[in-house]
Amino acid sequence: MDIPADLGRVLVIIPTYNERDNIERIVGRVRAAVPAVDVLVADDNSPDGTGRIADGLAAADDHVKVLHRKGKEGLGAAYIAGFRWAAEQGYDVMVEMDADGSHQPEELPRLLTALQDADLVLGARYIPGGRIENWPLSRQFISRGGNVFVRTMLGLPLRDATGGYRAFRAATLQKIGLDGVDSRGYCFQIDLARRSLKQGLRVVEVPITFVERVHGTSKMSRDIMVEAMVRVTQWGVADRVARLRGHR
Ligand SMILES: Nc1nc2c(ncn2[C@@H]2O[C@H](COP(=O)(O)OP(=O)(O)OP(=O)(O)O)[C@@H](O)[C@H]2O)c(=O)[nH]1
Ligand SMILES: [Mg+2]
Repeated sequence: MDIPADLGRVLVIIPTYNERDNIERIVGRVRAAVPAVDVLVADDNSPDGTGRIADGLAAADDHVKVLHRKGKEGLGAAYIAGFRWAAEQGYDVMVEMDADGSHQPEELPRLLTALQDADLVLGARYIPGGRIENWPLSRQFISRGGNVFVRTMLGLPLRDATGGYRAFRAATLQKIGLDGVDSRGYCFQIDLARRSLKQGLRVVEVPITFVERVHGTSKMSRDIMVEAMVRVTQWGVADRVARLRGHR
């Protein structure tokens, strides 16, 4: 598929940490699914040599770029660096995508089409048509429970605020401002969705099929989950206090 003409230049940002067995396949799938997009691999100096493999891909294909970062600083920091790079280069749309195949490049056209009438599109697992393949029930329970917690705490009209397959207009990122965003793991995703809604931007969810990784290891950790719970609670309390003050 081509990129819808009115969207302009699209950059797919893929953050990587030790994704040696995934990086070539995912970049190839993106380029095949939507040949007009560019890809930026944002690598945190992976000890397994992912950055070097990405350099090889970039040497062979003008549409592929690599951002080498000095060390592991978390997914949020890698995305912010990627967003800044994209803005400097004049891209109009920035897409978030994992390297491990959980986010299927073949579904990217659906996200881009929806972005024609939105400021931010979220690939969503927990709406009609959305699915998860090969996740144990325990993991689904945590992820679904996390989303219920977020919805209750923050009152966001979203079914999947923690997912990481997304398309932003450059103007959206500019409006929400990235300076105050310092979340690292999942709460980075929640934070960006919440900021977009606060700005009155149009946030639309489209169904995706999320596929559990086959190669490599997960970087999910207890710290990342705890960070998300603490942050969401802080934001929820701050919102309520602000509302109470407003009513006084
Ligand atoms: N640059 C960078 N990328 C990271 C970092 N942590 C995770 N990633 C990448 O972010 C993407 C998502 O990480 P995953 O480990 O798959 O985490 P997840 O998808 O939440 O967890 P699983 O479902 O268990 O795979 C992958 O492409 C990782 O390589 C990091 O600190 N720096
Ligand atoms: Mg993953």
